Amino acid sequence: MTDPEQAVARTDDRLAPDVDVLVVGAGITGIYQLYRALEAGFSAQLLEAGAGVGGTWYWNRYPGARFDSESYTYAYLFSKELFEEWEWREHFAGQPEIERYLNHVVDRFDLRRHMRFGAAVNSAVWDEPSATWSVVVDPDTVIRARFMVAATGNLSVPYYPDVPGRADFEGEQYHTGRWPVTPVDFAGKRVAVVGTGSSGVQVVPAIAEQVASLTVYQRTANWCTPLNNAPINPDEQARLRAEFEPICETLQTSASGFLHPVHDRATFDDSEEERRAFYERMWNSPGFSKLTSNYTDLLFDPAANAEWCEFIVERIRGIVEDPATAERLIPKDHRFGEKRPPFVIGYYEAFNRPNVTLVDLKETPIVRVTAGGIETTDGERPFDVLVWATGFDYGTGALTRMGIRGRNGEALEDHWADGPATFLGILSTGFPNLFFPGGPHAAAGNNPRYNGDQVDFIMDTLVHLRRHGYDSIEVEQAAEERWTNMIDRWAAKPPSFGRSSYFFGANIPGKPRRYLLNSGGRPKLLSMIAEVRDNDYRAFRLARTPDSTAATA
Ligand code: NA7
Repeated sequence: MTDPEQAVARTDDRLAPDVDVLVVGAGITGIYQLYRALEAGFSAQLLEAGAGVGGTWYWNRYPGARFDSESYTYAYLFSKELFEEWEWREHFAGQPEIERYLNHVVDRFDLRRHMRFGAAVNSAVWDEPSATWSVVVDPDTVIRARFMVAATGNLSVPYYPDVPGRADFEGEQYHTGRWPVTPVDFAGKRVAVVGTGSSGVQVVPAIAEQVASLTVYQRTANWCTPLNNAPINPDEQARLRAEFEPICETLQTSASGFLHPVHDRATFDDSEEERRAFYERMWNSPGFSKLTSNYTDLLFDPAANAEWCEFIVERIRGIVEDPATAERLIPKDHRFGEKRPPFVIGYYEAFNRPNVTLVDLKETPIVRVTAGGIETTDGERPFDVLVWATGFDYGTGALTRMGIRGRNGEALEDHWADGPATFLGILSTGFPNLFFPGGPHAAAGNNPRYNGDQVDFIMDTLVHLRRHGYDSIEVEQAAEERWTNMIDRWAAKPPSFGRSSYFFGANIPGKPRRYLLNSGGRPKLLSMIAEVRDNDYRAFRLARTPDSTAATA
């Protein structure tokens, strides 16, 4: 095995790999991938563009950033000791606690010495004769890797809207997905937040008290419901510890990857009175249970969905004191669950503060950003700070910007010109030895659970290759087509998200409208993985390359 510490320092062009497994990205998936690769005896190195561990949870450090999956269901399950020794303080941890946890994991499993920070990948080119990836990091470091695992995340490329004058603004401006490590001082400042997706609705209540004024620019209202966070009390801590195995069993087998039990009744099985009581329980339930434990027909029967929405509308009108603001906060163009629903702490309440104003961009669109503020068709408002909570180039954004060149120099962005084509959301034809867990077609529920399944499959595959002396693997085109067609076909049906969602690429001008999640869900992912194993990897072309030194120990 190669010493990965030496590997990054070398720039020669030997044909043998410097490292068996090169992981890109120190987010939740990349850390797990590194751990598993080392555990299996491969040499492994991880490159991370940021200065620290965390990936999405490193960059999204804006005030209010927080899990909306329960902390212990989003966390790692590969080590009972880790699960038992780390006490999450809250059911839905905030970003600082998440970052501390991920650093703890990295140090506890001695992974940091295999990681290099501030190391952005400029290009990754497949070298056919040696069956290696030639990866250029920063200007001139070349790493030759037998396998590359791009755990680059779905929410890693921030999207800034093409608003005229954005560069002319003379105050401070930040994107929620590229928040600075040094905390932003909001005290006494006039602040604008543009965007009311999951990030915008988290940041608004978190800064409302500190700022002199806060203007929220909303283009589309979202169906926000309470997160219902709470500290984890000592009894709950003890129960979590005692129930590690059953928790794992549920999380590793449930379709959603959550602990929330699935409901067994459809909306109109219940009387009106029962439905109201049920909606009340849903409103007070934690996080995603409003989606996963709601009536079984919520996402299938428009009448069922409309009734739940009507309940939320009543709540919005009940919380927000100004009726005109309340009306603007009520979504008009999509049903609950058609877009990714945000879960909030005090979002609607924030609009009752005298220093918080809502601007509806459907009524008064942005004309331009000026040196001193934002001008809409209703005139200009002055600001000291602009916060862009305007989302990401979801799913494919990072992978298509990495300079990935596969067989015959094919660019990944060309292969995916009409949207991603993948097998299991893990590999693409023409790109041997490249895996991208947690990328397009990966998840359809609690992300780490899905991405963990993918990493486990990658590791089984690498061990299989090593055992049989293969040094390259490429998915057959028929298998890629079969999986991709399934994704597209099933994406047209509920419970997939609607076509206006960024899960279809709808938020990025010019991006192909193709489904970016796994519409088959976890059962399909796991059944296909089982099929691959049962069929002895016949979905793949496995090869031995004469010029190369195999990655076997
Ligand atoms: P989202 O959910 O993509 O939200 C982006 C928001 O920015 C959304 O409200 C957009 O309005 C708004 N937006 C985008 N472009 C513009 C322009 N040009 N003008 C005004 N407003 C605009 O990203 P988030 O960061 O909030 O959440 C991403 C994920 O992070 C989330 O799903 C969780 O998994 C965590 P639109 O709806 O497009 O009208």
